[in-house]
Amino acid sequence: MTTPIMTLMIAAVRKAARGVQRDFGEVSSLQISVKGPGDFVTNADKKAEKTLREELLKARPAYGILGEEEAEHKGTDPDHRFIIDPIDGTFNYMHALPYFAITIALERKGEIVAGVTYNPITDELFHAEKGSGAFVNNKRMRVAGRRELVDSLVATGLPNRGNKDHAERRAEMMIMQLRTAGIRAMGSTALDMCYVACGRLDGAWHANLNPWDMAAGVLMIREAGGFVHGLNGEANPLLSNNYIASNADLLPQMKAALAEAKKLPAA
Ligand code: 2AM
Ligand code: CA
Repeated sequence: MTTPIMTLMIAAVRKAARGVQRDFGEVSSLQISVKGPGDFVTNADKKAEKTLREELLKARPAYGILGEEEAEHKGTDPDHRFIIDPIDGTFNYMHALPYFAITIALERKGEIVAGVTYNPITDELFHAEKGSGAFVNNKRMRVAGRRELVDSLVATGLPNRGNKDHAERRAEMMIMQLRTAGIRAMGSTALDMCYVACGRLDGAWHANLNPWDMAAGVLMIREAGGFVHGLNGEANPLLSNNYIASNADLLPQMKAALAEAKKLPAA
């Protein structure tokens, strides 16, 4: 059963995806130019956000919209707000790496109640509604069942050049390489969180994010039976701008590993 709001969110994402996909085809041919596809991608991002805003506001004109590319649109309905990211994983997109997503979440009275994340390249659509479970291409998702961190594959994100906290991330890498089976840094938080929800990744954490990177993912993970909160235990990761996520067994082990990393001398 798909609710009207979920139907709307999926339709908006699929509409924006058509342009995003078309532009992605162009991006790989722009790699050979010295300047690269930077401006082209910025433009693709902006067009996609415009499409999302138009589609969502056409059906829900009173709702607010918070997104990456434009200023927040304050709706007349104070209880509802869409949180959108037209391309999460922009750096991957710019390098023609097919790990990025279009994502929309709906917040009701400060709580995420619906989320859609779509990778147009793999044609995988993740969706969740509060109390109704989380799905990938309509198949129920469930977080991984591993119990020992040493057997687990975990993901995080590494800051690009010019971004902050390089030393902190290096310390985390050092400890996590010792305490887990392996680490990935794939470049899209929205997708990482869906991958935790469906058990491809056993856990994930990430600092220095924005609400739109995580909004849909938080619900996906919770509806898939997982746990997610801010890196310092905050109940709402959208307010802390960072997150840690896994199942009930691994989460304390991941937190202990990150605490160990904090004690390492800066390198
Ligand atoms: P974006 O691609 O929409 O910018 C990469 O590890 C993840 O972190 C992506 O989901 C990326 O979202 C997000 N992110 C948020 N702020 C970022 C920043 N300043 N630089 C790079 N990635 C950032
Ligand atoms: Ca993003």
